[in-house]
Parts: sequence; C-alpha cells; structure tokens
Amino acid sequence: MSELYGIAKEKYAAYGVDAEAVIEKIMEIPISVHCWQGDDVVGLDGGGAASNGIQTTGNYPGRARTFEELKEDIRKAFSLIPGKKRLNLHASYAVLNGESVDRDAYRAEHFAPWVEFAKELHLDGIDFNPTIFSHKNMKDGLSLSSPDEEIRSFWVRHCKACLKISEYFAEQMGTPCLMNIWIPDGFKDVPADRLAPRLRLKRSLDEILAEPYDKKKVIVAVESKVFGIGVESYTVGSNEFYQNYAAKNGICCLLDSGHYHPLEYVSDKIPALLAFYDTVALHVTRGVRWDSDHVVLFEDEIKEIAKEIIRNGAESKVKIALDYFDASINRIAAWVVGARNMRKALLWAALQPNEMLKGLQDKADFTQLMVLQEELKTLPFEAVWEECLAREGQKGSDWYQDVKEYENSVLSKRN
Ligand code: RNT
Ligand code: ZN
Repeated sequence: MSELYGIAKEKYAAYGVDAEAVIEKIMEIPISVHCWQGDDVVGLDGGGAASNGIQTTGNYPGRARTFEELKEDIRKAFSLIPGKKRLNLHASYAVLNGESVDRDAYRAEHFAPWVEFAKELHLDGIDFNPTIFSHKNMKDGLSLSSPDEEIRSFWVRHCKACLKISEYFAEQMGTPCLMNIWIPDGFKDVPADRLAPRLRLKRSLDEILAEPYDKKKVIVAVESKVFGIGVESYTVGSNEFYQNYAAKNGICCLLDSGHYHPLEYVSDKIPALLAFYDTVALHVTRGVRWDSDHVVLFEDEIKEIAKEIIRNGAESKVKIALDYFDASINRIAAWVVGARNMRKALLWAALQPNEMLKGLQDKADFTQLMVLQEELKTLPFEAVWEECLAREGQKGSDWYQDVKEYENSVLSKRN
C-alpha cells in the first residue's frame, strides 16, 4: 500500500467512505469493450470501410486487417485495461474462412474462434450486434424499414441468425449476451411519410422477436439515434419509437451517449428508465458537437453516468458497453484511454458519500449539498486509482510506454 493511498483512505473515511470496500467492488463491474475500435469498424466479412450511416475519420497507421491482427491488438489493449471485461462483437466480424455465405445465414460456428479467444482471455462474456450497415442490401439508406420486401426480410433473417449466435455466446460463456439492434435508416431531407417506415420497422422487430430464443440467455436491446450524416432530417429508429417498442415488448433500450441532442444527457435518462426497466444498456462514447464517437475522456458526463449506476445500486441492471472509434490516433491507446476512463468514473462515483449527499437533498439543504460536492472534487482520487491498478497488477500512469513499444515492434510493420 502506498503512503499516498494511506492518506487518501483517511481523507475519504472522514466522509464515511470506505475506500477498501470500494476498490473491491469496482473491478467486478463488467465493461463490454467493443472490438471495432481496432479496425475502424471495417469487420472481417468483406463489407469494407464503414458506410451507410456510419463513418470513421483518420488514417493513423497500423489498423488491424485480419482476425489474427485484431486478436493481437485486443490482447495488447486488454492487458492494459483493469477490471472485469466482456467483448462486444459485431456480426461483420464473422470468421468465414473463405466460405461464401451472406449475413442472413451466419451461424454460431463462424464465431467459434471468438469464443475460444474470449475464453483464453478469461472474459466475463460476449455481447453481440447485428451489422446493418456496410452491405449491398442497404437500399436507399433503408434496411429493417425498407419498403422493398426482399431487403426488409433479408435484414429480419440477419437479426434472427444473430439471435441464435447470441444464444450460443451465452451458452459458451455462461453469462447472458446483450444483442443490440441499431439501424441507420432515415432520410436526408424532409420526408413525405414519417409513419410508414416506422410501422415497417415495428413489423420487422415483431418478426425478429417471434423467433424463439431463451430470454435468460439473450437480452435484446434497441438503440435509437436522433440523426446521422446523410440522414439529417428523419431517423426511423428514434428515441420515442424504441422506448415505446421496448416497453410494450419486454425488451431493453440502449442509450448511446452520442445519440441525443447535445444538451440532452444520458446520465439523466438512466434513472428515468430504471423506474420502468430491469435492464438498461449503454453505449458510452463522447460526441463532440454531434455523434462523433470520440474516445471517452474523464469528464463530467461520464462521471454523472457512473454516479447514476453506482448510487442507484444498478451495477447489474445497467449493461455498460463502449462505442467509440478514432482512426486518427494509435488505436490501442484509444481503446485503453476510453476503457480506463469508464472504470475510473465508476471508481469516482463509488468514492462519493452518496447516502450523505442524498440526505442533504431530502432535507433541502442545497447549500451544504453544493459545498460538499465541490469539496469532494479535489479529494486525492488519483492515489486510490493508482492503488486499484497496482492491486490488479496493472501499469500505472506510465502505461503509454507499453503501447509505444508495441507500435514500434508490431503496428509499424503493417502496411
Ligand atoms: C452508430 C451506433 C452503433 C455503432 C456500432 C458500431 O451510430 O452508435 O452502435 O456505433 O454498432
Ligand atoms: Zn452506439
């Protein structure tokens, strides 16, 4: 135990916070780390650069181009990310080994190598996402809401195939798999009909959910979005659409912190949903002015998100996943910064004297509430974080050196 940590522990104890208990608890919260930061959301199934409503910018050298390279990079990144981790996969990461098969016919065996990998890394589980972009069957920017029956049913079949694969992940890993549906469907300019595409999306979701699946093994989520590049005027899968759909059909909402108006906060939406749902799923990202998917930094909104999870005792109800992709900087460093910051935010939240603060709110002592909240901001948090890392056998603030060496010895050789 470092001397600094000893002092920090005392400081927190003065507010009634037991830093030891906090450290124990915080590393056990699973964070689902997205595989797609490693290759700019390209995938392995030939869909090519992220397109149809999703885009990456930057061309930093060293992108993982194969399954082997992606695994190598995940190994490196995960070795620098403390705490319990899950792997978040997209269907486009199927390992097809040359087999000619389209997304509507993907099977569990195409993902068996990922299961083997997740077991090798002793991960908590695998989460999954149908890949409804970067594909020839995105027609006029529409998928599950397409008026073209062939297109619509192709994507329904894809989602059904994904349900089976999700079930397989749950069985193999021994923890439920969160399967999240996001579609980019929408229009660039003022639509002539806003209802029909939503009714078609509703029908598609009904058809997907009619597929029998074990609800204990697979948690189905739907992810809304306010707008995307090229679909500025109308998004079929809007917040209201999915929240109502999820509530009526017993599935779950996924809140992506980049998918709302800039002055709407996911931290405020979490407790609103917790009043109604058993499970709330998150895509933690950082939108800069819009849904830009920047690397998550240790700033106010992530701390607020973490507070809503911790102080409501919702660690197992809120499924935390990361969703950012930056191709303009070292991708391993991007992974590590964002994932460490999510964990850091959970630690930060758990070190707040939450009951004491709630008590002040209930007594309407807003002066003391403000005074206390401000004092808490400058407590010696860093010492507790470093202690956490040391106990996990993790590198401290000097971790970047490791990534730089990996860049020199591995990434720079790729081109
Ligand atoms: C896009 C959504 C979606 C994707 C990933 C790759 O706006 O956030 O979740 O980022 O599925
Ligand atoms: Zn997302």
